[in-house]
Amino acid sequence: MTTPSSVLSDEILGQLEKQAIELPSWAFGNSGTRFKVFATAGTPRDPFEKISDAAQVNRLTALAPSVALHIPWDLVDSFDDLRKHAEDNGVALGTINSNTFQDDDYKFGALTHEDAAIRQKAIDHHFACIDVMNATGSRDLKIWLAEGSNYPGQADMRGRQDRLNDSLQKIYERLSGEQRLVLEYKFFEPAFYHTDVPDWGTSYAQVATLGERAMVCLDTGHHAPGTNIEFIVMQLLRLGKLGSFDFNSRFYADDDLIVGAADPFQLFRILFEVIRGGGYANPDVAFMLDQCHNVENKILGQIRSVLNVQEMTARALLVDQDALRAAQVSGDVLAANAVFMDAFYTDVRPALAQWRESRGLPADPMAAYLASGYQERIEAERVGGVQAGWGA
Ligand code: AOS
Ligand code: ZN
Ligand code: ZN
Repeated sequence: MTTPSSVLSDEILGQLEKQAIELPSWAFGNSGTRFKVFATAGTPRDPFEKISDAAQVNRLTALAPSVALHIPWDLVDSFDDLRKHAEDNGVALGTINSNTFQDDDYKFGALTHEDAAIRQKAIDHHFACIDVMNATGSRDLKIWLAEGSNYPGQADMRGRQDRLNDSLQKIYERLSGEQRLVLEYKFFEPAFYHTDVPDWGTSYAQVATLGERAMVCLDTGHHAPGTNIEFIVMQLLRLGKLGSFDFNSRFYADDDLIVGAADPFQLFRILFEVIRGGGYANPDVAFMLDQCHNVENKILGQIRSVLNVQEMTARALLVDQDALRAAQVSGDVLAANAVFMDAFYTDVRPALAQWRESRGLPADPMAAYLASGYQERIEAERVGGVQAGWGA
């Protein structure tokens, strides 16, 4: 039997040490489906408490040093205070997510709307998000648009692409030289006939015209069933346009379940392409979670998620690249597949637990959280937790 320490080489552990996964603030709030939002005891009452909870995940795993915010859900009187609170808790404020999907004015579009006044309102919202970024020190503005139409003939799809490009240009021009715009795509929902940014090609076509600091955000739950997502990862890395991931997993639609829960092998294949494309060590790729914990404990759900990403990254780093390449070049189909599968089937959990302990972290972060007393404390202290506002 292999001893844990022999499974992961020092070189692989050195790679794993660099791993950083950004947590979404909204994962800590109550969320649900359009049928029901279940309240959970101890849910944060404000963005400060969301940051405190996110910091627990980082404290126990050393994997989650930053937290993404959502505007307006995370609006506070002083972002300087929120930033200081985050720093005091050992985390940074990360990506700022805009919201143009909860306002009556945007019923028929925001950045694509026929009415210039409504487009300007949506552009101004993004300007306000950039003001927040300046206060928080955030690098990325992430834009996901709920825009599209439900019936053929309802909307001028081509005109909407032109207006979208014009709006994005205005937002992009407002960014500082260090800031970036990442445009997320989603093939359907809430619009069901056409969506204005449905796929990576459209996101790419839009951001390519803006400039170097405009990139694509790939949410793993935003593809049709059967889509080869790792191919898209490869292509965007090849084109230098993969700005960020929204990790989660899905069984049916945009389920926003724990990453790696539905299809660990898919997560492995995606991370293999990240490593193959130099994305893992590349600071230009932000690894974020975009999840909701509707029925499970939220902090434990986030700990499970970052551990899942770490485990699949370790397995992907285990692929014997030389043996794989040799088998590929010689056309040995089954040998190549065997190299791939050998890495995927290697249980890295004992080795990771041992490595964690050697770094002063708990071998089992889930158990350590349960033993920490934090959950009991927040349940006693916090009454009337906030709703995250969205179940996406
Ligand atoms: C929506 O489906 C997208 O995944 C968004 O990235 C996200 O869930 C929402 O904008 C919260 O910021
Ligand atoms: Zn997303
Ligand atoms: Zn989504």
